[in-house]
Amino acid sequence: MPTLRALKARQVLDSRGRPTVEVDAIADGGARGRAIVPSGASTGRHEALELRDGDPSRYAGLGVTKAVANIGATIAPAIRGMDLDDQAAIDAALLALDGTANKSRLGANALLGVSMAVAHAAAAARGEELFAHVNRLWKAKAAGLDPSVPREPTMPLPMVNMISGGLHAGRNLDLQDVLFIPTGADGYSQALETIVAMYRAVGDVLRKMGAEANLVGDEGGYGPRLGDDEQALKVVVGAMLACGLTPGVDGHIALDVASTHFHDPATGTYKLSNVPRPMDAGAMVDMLAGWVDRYPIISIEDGVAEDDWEGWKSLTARLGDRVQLIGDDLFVTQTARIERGIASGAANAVLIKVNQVGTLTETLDALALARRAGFRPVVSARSGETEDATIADLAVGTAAGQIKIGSVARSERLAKYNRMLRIEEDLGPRAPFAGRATLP
Ligand code: 2PG
Ligand code: MG
Repeated sequence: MPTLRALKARQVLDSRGRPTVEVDAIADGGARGRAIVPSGASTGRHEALELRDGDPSRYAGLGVTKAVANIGATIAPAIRGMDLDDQAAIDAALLALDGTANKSRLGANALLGVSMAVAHAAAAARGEELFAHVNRLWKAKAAGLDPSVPREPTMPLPMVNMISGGLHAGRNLDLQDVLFIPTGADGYSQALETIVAMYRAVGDVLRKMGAEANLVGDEGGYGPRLGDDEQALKVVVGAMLACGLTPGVDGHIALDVASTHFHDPATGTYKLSNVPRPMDAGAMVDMLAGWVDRYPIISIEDGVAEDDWEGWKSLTARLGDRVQLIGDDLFVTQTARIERGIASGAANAVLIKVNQVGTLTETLDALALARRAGFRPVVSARSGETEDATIADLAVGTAAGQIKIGSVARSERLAKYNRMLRIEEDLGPRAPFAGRATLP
């Protein structure tokens, strides 16, 4: 049994040049694991707390030296000597040390860095790949679930940002992401090739329209100025045709509306920059349903806001039988909120972001709960990312079926896509691929 000898934490920078937590976990035999914590921009109000220093004289207050110090002073002495294979016990110890509901004492960034580094060290100590270690954890977690729930390592179907707006790009689109799903692909590397062709084609379509195709958003998607959100949908459909794809057959669109960020809780209305009057939830649902009728949209994330439960129920009643409706800000990867969604008929899919909840075990709990209810999980990166590719192994090891990393530009995104190419090679020529079947 490999045990934890030491933790080493430091402040490094993410893809937006903001400080974040990196942790090395060292096993008694010398094996090492390393993880870096991601960070969101369009964060949900109910996410676990990312501890920032708040000292304006250093990194504009965004430093994470307090979180780093908490790892050295509080976490390391408490979990040293623990069994690295017992991720659940280590994560439970982290939760007990923090003691708050939102991880505000030690910081969810401190907890998550340790939780993921421990998993890496456990895999390294056994000389196995992280996805295989995660898969063992997943199989244990999924033990009581319906036999139809996938358990074996499976390459996920990616949904890939093509056009960025909202808080991720400085232009005039309210939609945060217009994404492409390569639903015609039979395997992961084939899917990736189609995605790259689509990315180029979207750039060509934008250039032909005279829109900027050189500026990219936080996740590598194009950040053009367009007439309105619907034009972004037309661009992606045009790119599918240019690639020889049949929209709605071997290529689909997914949206991350990220509507919380243009929702005004005081009036309960949604204020889109390209729509003259504020809209209530009913009008939002009408607008989205109209798009679903006119475009090959198969998935919509955060179509209404994080606490608009009534809006979520009507969205789900209206579109839930033909469209994947993902709760991101709504669920924040937390079982209590996912349970409420299941009970009330809000959404039918869950975005899984490790730093929204703060430990690997709680992430696996969210995945298992989603699976128990028949909600599809989509493992997701954040808009602030790094070379850390843990989520690639997480998506494969838990057979989540879908992954959302951002576009195929910017190396913090490619770190995950490339990691999955290596995993696919490890899984062999018949690597299981979730593919089209994972969607409605
Ligand atoms: C989202 C994510 C990733 P952020 O809204 O789904 O695209 O963005 O990390 O800024 O919350
Ligand atoms: Mg989102």
